[in-house]
Amino acid sequence: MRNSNSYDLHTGVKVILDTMKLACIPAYNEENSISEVVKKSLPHVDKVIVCDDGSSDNTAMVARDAGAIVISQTNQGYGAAISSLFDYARKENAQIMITLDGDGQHNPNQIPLLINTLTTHNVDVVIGSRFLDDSTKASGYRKTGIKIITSASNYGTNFKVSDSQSGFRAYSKDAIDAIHPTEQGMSVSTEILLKISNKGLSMAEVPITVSYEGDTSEENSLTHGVGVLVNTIKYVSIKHPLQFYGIPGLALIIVGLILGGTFLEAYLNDQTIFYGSLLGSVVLFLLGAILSVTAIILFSMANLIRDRN
Ligand SMILES: Nc1nc2c(ncn2[C@@H]2O[C@H](COP(=O)(O)OP(=O)(O)OP(=O)(O)O)[C@@H](O)[C@H]2O)c(=O)[nH]1
Ligand SMILES: [Mg+2]
Repeated sequence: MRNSNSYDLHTGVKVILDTMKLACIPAYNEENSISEVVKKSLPHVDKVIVCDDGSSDNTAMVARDAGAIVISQTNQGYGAAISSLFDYARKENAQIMITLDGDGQHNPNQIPLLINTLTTHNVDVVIGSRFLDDSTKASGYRKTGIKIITSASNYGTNFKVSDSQSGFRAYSKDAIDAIHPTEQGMSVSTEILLKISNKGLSMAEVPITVSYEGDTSEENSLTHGVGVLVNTIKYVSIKHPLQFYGIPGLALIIVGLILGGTFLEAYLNDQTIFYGSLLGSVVLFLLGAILSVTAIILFSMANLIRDRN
């Protein structure tokens, strides 16, 4: 993490630069909760920014009245809102950016906990985790879903987190400058983790409390969860192409060759033609070859990009 303090070149005196802290809140139809979230966040930061993504209710007006700066855009999704908030933080030259949800599930009074961890541990990103202790009262299937996605995303990073899907996070200036999210939906949380890891940024977790009492999107969470898991696997497969494509590819080639061998043996011994074995062998061999070539291309591209970086 870059230090926001520096030394005057002429006098050698330490200059304390202003540490601009932003609380950044994606909000979609949150007129009932956004006012309290903004008001409770304001004492802990310099500015509160709400990204209202084409809400059909009065989220923008209520947030502005509560003291937030509101970015308004057409609805593109949680990830697009997070991306706009990163852009805003870069433009403001923010030293610290906190992201938290606008539905009141995160407790703004825990913002100092995240900021203190970021500065005292000198890391680039702090994730507020629901699962570092047992205080989170989420339903069993939600916990299981998040843990499955977290295990998949941990496979693609250099660190092990307990909650890869938490939206309550703190980012240092280095992280704000380095991370340019592109995922428009909820998979952005995984995408950011992979980018933190790829760029060699450091990370820590702190336990946070999350409320599941109010209006949560239970009915959509299964669809969200499956979508995020599929995207997580996509990211991780690009990171480990040899395991994901190369090993299944080789296995298919071997099975195809064995089938081809049985076909040849039957033909040479009895002049019998097993069309099933012949077709199966050709299809499996070709599929295996395609997967293996994909693995090699992705592996070479990943190495090339790593070298260039
Ligand atoms: N700007 C913007 N914000 C969004 C969008 N979708 C969700 N959000 C906000 O992102 C935050 C998290 O979204 P939720 O739907 O609550 O996701 P979640 O907390 O993982 O799911 P639940 O536990 O069911 O509440 C909330 O503050 C939402 O208002 C969107 O399309 N645009
Ligand atoms: Mg929520």
